[in-house]
Amino acid sequence: MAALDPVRIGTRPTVRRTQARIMNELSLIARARFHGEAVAIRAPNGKHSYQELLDRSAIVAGLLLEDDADLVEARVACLIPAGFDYVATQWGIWRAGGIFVPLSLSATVPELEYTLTDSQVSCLVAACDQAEKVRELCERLGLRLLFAEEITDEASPSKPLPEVAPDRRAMILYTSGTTSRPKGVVTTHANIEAQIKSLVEAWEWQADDRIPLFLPMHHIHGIINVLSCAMWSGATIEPFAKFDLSPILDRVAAGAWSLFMAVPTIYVRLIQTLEPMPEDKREEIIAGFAGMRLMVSGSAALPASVHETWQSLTGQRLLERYGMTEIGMGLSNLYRGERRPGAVGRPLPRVEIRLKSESGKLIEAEDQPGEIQVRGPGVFLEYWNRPDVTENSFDDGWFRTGDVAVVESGYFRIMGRQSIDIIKSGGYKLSALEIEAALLDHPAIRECAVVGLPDETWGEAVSAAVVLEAGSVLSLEALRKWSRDRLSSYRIPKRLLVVEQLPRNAMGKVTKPSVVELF
Ligand code: MLC
Ligand code: AMP
Repeated sequence: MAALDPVRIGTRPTVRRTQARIMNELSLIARARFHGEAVAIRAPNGKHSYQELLDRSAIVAGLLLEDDADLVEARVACLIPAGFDYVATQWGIWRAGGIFVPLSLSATVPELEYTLTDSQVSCLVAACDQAEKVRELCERLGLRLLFAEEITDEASPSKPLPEVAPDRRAMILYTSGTTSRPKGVVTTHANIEAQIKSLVEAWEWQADDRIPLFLPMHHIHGIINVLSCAMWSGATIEPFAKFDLSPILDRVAAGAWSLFMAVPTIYVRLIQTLEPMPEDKREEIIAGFAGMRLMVSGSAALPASVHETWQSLTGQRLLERYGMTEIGMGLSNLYRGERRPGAVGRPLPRVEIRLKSESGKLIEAEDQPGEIQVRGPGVFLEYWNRPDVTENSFDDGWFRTGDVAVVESGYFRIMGRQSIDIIKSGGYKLSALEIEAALLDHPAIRECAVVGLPDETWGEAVSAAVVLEAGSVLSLEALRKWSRDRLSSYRIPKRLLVVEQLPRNAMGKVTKPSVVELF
């Protein structure tokens, strides 16, 4: 049983110790009982306590279960922005014994269809404003569809909930990679708990922490690093439907938050916004940032120049960390100690990291590059329905990340990725192969090669080199318009180059480094 463990839980004046605890209840839920009336979510339309989350998630669980006693790892998808309904749905699925499959709010209908069918979802819980997008799709796929806002406290009678062992599957997150379609990364409750505990310990999460949540809620950064760490600690999240500068800066100026976690693109944008601002307005905002106890950057490389500009602007030394959907967070600069610009720090608690050279040798010395390999309780269980890919992703029990790093004076520095077909744009991991497959459906495109070009704002910008069918013409604008129904907007190429032919090697394979040079 997941007892309240000694990880910092803070002191609560309104501890509900009298409430009966349920044997074998998930730790996150057991801890929420302890946090009781504390504010879990501060939303524009009101505050919600941990107790309200417990009550509503029990209703969601009852609704999902219908006449069953346990969902036994049935997949339930969720298409809801960050907020009370999202958390109540997530917890409801978990408490009913299901697997939580969060979907991207910016996904197109074909992208949603792929995720729903690949993970063999049986039910979708969506926000009402997604009805137009999902109603016909759910009918076609034969899925049960529930609308989150229609789930009220009277929606289902209270019923006993199943015991859910920590080694059961809890979540599937879709991640793009070196395969042409995204893969479902399966984590168990124990994996998730290990990921949370490692961060709570390293960054000293406390019950009085307050953090904004503006990241997409189908990725680990928003789900684990922000939401789950906060809920574990009894802290308060303030959700935003998306990263909306103006209301976020107003709250920063009001001194609303103690923590801030974002991707490098967001820090670039904040610098671009703050620098030209009138002094008096800027000072208020800067005081808000300066007063936070910790600001973290991750999901993509933070240029040292951005780290330094942010420090000279706000006095805050950003803490950069490295992670991946499959492992949670792996490396981090120190909360109390050095935060080195351009480096990602050291292994987090209970995460083992090793570097392996291309020839398969373990790297023991500093300054020699190798692939980051990871082992530990936070490492995922498997890729959903892909046993071969899962097996190939491990080297003797160590997960192969495909990222290359060196150790310099004790700190890891990321040098790049083994595969040129993976693009990181604004923190999203994109597969060049997946985008190429979509673009090849365009009637004017005969061949195409997609690459990521260095970009100040996005880190890398999706760029397509294409060979057209005889007599065809294609502009970037027309291609972007055509792509809207097929690709999430952040996957759509930002640059287009029409060429006579693509550079190929002697085997006829497109040489991507030469495509980068063409641009
Ligand atoms: C938005 N746009 C992007 C983009 N985000 N283009 C490329 N890459 C992106 N990431 C485009 C839109 O398509 C749109 O184009 C225009 O920018 C404005 O859209 P927007 O929705 O208003 O943008 P904005 O809300 O400002 O989004 C920027 C952002 C967002 C940085 C806030 O991209 C974001 O939330 N990124 C974080 C992703 C994330 O959480 N990754 C973590 C993965 S887990 P147009 O043409 O329509 O105008 C992981 C592990 C780990 O990596 O270590 O954490
Ligand atoms: P995802 O698959 O979306 O979880 O993205 C994980 C990938 O993001 C890693 O494999 C890295 O390539 C990249 N990443 C995460 N954090 C950092 C960082 N601090 N610096 C460089 N790359 C990072």
